Amino acid sequence: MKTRDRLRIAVQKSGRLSDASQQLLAQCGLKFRQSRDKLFCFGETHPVDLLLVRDDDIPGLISEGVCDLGFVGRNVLEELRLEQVALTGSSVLQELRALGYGGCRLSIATPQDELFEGAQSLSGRRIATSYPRLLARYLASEGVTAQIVVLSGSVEIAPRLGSADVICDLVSSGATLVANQLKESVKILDSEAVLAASTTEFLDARQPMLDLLLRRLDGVMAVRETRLLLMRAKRSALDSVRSSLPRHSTTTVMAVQGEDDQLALQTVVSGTFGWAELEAIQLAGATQLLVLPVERMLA
Ligand code: PRT
Ligand code: ZN
Repeated sequence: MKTRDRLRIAVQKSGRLSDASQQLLAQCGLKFRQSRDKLFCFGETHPVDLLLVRDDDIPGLISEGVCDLGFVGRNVLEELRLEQVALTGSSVLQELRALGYGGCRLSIATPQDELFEGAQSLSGRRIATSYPRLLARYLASEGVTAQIVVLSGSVEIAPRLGSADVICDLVSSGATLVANQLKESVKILDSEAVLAASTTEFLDARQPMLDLLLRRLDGVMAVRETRLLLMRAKRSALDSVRSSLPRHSTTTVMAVQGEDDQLALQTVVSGTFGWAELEAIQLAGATQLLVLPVERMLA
């Protein structure tokens, strides 16, 4: 393997993952200068450069060693990994981290007016997809034989055009399926953006840079779902407010100068914390509730 002193990361040039990927790198403290052709970004703060490409090219660029890492959908990574295993018996591609954005699922969708009674309903049918290897793996695991029709796009219209009976495609809101008189019948893969890499180790300056990047990514991900919650409560309501807070949260209780019956509370909450959770705390007696994002945390 060639030695290099800069890490090269492939990121989607324009599409669903582009903004979130660039934002994540910025949150890790990496800054880049874009070249005039807008295909290459030189890392100004660290020895890390970006290559802006089509998402489908990312796993291939990593396995060829052109790039060291990539931010790509698990669906794209897994499909190529399975293809390499089928063709050569092995693959160097691996998923280092799940990144928490670009969430979707690869699902089999069938006509709305058709009864779906499990995988056996797919037997002998024509299934259109852009993910033949992932679909074949699912069918094999269910012991079902079907005909896979490979399409590179607009898979959802295949049943209407008559080129397939059923489809296997990415779904997020499900609106596209509904618009095409299809229903999601079985999920075969949960997907999101992931950090992809080769299993080949770096024996040069790229390894310490990768370690640093992983530590920062883990730090950013750890606080992503974390919020600081500030509120007031009457002394008499303290117990009830406390018991309405998410379990495992440590709460700091402070006296409010000049207002003897008032307390100020502060706590860190993580996980899903939306309107319903906030309203429950208000109902328990809290007032002046404030939810603030947490940028960094050092315990
Ligand atoms: O140009 P390039 O090749 O780079 O981009 P692309 O057009 O191939 O990819 P892009 O930007 O559409 O998607 C990049 C990645 O985003 C995918 O590989 C997935 O990992 C992820 N992702 C998340 C999705 C969706 N959500 C999604 N909804 N990719 C595609 N879709 C499609 C879906 O198939 C449906 O046709 O979007 C349509 C709308 O979805 P509904 O269910 O919300 O209606
Ligand atoms: Zn693509």
